[in-house]
Amino acid sequence: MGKAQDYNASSIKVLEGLEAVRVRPGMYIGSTSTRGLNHLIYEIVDNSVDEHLAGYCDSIHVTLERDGSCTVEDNGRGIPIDMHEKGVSAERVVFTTLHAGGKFDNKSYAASGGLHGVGSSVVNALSSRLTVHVRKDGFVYEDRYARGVPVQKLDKGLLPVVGRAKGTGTTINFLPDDEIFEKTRFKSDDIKSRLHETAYLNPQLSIVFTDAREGSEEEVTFHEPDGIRGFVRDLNKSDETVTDIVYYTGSVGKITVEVAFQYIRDFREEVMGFCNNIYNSEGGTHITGFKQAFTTIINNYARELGVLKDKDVNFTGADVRNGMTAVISIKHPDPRFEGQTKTKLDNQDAAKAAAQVTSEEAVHYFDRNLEQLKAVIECAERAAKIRKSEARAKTNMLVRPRFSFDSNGKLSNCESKDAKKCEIFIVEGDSAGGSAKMARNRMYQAILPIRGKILNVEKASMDKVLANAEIKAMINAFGCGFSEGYGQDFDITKLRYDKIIIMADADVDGAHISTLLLTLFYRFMPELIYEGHVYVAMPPLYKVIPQKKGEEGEYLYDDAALLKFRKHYKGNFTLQRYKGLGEMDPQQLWETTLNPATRRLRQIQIDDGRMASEMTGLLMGTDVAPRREYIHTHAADAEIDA
Ligand code: TTJ
Repeated sequence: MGKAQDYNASSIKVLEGLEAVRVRPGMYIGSTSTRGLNHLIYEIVDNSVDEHLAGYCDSIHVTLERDGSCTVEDNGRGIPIDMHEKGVSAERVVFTTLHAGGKFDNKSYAASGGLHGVGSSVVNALSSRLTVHVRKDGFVYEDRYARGVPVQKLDKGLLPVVGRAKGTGTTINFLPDDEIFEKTRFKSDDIKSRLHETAYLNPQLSIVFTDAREGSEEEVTFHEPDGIRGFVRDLNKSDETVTDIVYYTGSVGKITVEVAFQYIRDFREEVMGFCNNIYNSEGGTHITGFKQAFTTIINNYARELGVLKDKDVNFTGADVRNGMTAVISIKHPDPRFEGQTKTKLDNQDAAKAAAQVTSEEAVHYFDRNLEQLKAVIECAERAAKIRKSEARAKTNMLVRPRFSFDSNGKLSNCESKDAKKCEIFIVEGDSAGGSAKMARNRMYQAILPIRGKILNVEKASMDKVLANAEIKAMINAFGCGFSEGYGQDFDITKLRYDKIIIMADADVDGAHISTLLLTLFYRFMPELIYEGHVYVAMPPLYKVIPQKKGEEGEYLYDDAALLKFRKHYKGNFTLQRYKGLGEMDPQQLWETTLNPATRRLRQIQIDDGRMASEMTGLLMGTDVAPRREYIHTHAADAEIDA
């Protein structure tokens, strides 16, 4: 049997492997939503980043093409195209074998890995077409696939030459399969922020992002020679900073640890962990090692300086990180991950390395920069003070009877106690609240009207936040308590409603109310958002009523829908414009906003630190324009919730 036939035999297995990807795409890329779609790009780009880490590539171009496809091009050595032991070009093995990436030469990938680089065959399986061009030895070689199946004829198992080339590199073009993905339009904001992050972590790399799609043309270059220092600088760019950016690096055995941090005046903590340049959204051992060492260091200094007296208890970890923005980036030869999404670093030696490097280098720095140390300790003192007043405020809250607001008629609770089926609508304004109470399904839908603008919690002290009647009402209704960030006093298992639905007008005031509420949840009950319990109701903007008898009216949720209706509807119709929720009668409110079969909800998602920091910046900043833009762009994601 010839080699080519051997390959034919093994190619059947190959196709079976890729078929598994098409049957359960979610297992390989997380989901088939826009997130999963964008993930295809990262899977491909990570291969070029690996080539950069190996020392052979300093430029990557990512282009969203007009036809909906994506092109990734690098100036690395090019995917190996020579004969593989399977009797076919190595490139074909890369794109048709599950879990075998371009990692042929293990030595050059000493610090790569994690979970990336193995995904090119997955992308291939989920693309209706994928083209590979490799530039090498003065030639361009080509291969082509459709839904993972090779469609290019090979010459004795090798790729045909389709042109001449200067230099070396790889170009991949792929079109996501519309049989697999719910939507096939890439989302440029998410892609840009992820590419930007990659640029911070690889200071020698340039990434050029081009959106060539009609109407959204743009080109941005991400090059961040200051590395994670620049990352911290930019994360804090709209904050008042109180320290310099502290940077240190060091190695323990084969593990390299790199840390940059800076304190801001605001009451906020953001510590992001990366392993081998991949973001760990669930954190892990590198983070805990850093935190543990840092807490010890600051407490030791505070005692030495007499800020903490013998009788005083230590600052907590959260105290010493009050106001801290930090990026911890480690390189590990053999990373292991755990957690729900396999993004939590699990190597114990990473904790040791992060702690050891921090103990040595942070102390080295603070010994020589006492004024910086003092600024850090002041942040910790402020946090400790607030923590104590929080404890006082909580004791005060506990002595008041729960649901006292029930009696003054605010919350209209639902009858069911089955949290999985229950929803609570937070409704702006008494008149909309009144209609909602009449319209709702009282078995499963609770209504909590809130009046006017709730407190902006970003600027307020804890006592003030807790004194606010609207906020108290919400905390009591949800049933899980509250705490700053991920505190122990918040218990998501006690949540009394599966969906918390913000119902506000589709105007600037409504957007502002939603923003304030999201800020509140984000700061005091972030798990509500992380676990996907928070939604924003999307009331329609218009109703069109055809004049022809027998035809039903239709609600339209945005201007695009109106435009489409005008284009396609032949005949006369009346256009009703809804100005606000308060103007709808209960029946209309039920049809448009409450009825699970017909309403539209937008689920609020902050699924990783990248988005979270974006949210903090956008939602907590004082700039109104970008905030409105955020709400605007994300409103386009609304999906029918049925
Ligand atoms: C592997 O070792 C021999 C020399 O080439 C190395 C390699 O794989 N280089 C490489 C792969 N550069 N770029 C890629 C690559 C780029 C993209 C856009 C997509 C994929 C799957 C690989």
